[in-house]
Amino acid sequence: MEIHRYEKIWLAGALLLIVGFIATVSYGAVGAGIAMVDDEGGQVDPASLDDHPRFGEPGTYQSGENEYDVYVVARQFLFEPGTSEPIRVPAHSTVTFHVTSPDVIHGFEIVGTNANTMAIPGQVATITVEFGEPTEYGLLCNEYCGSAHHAMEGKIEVVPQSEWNESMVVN
Ligand SMILES: [Cu+2]
Repeated sequence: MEIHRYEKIWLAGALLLIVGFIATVSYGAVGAGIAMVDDEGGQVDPASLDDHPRFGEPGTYQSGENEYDVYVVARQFLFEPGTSEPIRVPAHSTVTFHVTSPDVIHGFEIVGTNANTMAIPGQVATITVEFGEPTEYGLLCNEYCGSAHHAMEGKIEVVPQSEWNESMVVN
């Protein structure tokens, strides 16, 4: 059977597109470091977050030399801490964020970085971030969570080591 030359070119082009699309999807699934919120962070009772040893008093906890845990409650329509007072962490530190929600699904995105997770009621999302030089980051909710979703934002302050003091640690 004779296949016309142009038909071969179109076939090759179509195949190339299919391979390209599959490659993009595969990269997004495995290569870009994107993962579902899993069981690693554990589970909490969204109705009694106030009784939780950490989420009851959310904020920065020191867990090692230059290592910190930050507990954040995302609720309609603020981050606690983050919105009324910034989350403070020292420069050149490794920080693990533990984020959950007592009401509906929210997002927790550190603007300008690839740190981005969902905050799901009952489930604790954990992400570890290495901070460098002192700077400020915006915080954003990127899951539609209700009428004031667009106003749900906050701030992270990466404080110079010299200005960092123990009073910025919650416990
Ligand atoms: Cu929102």
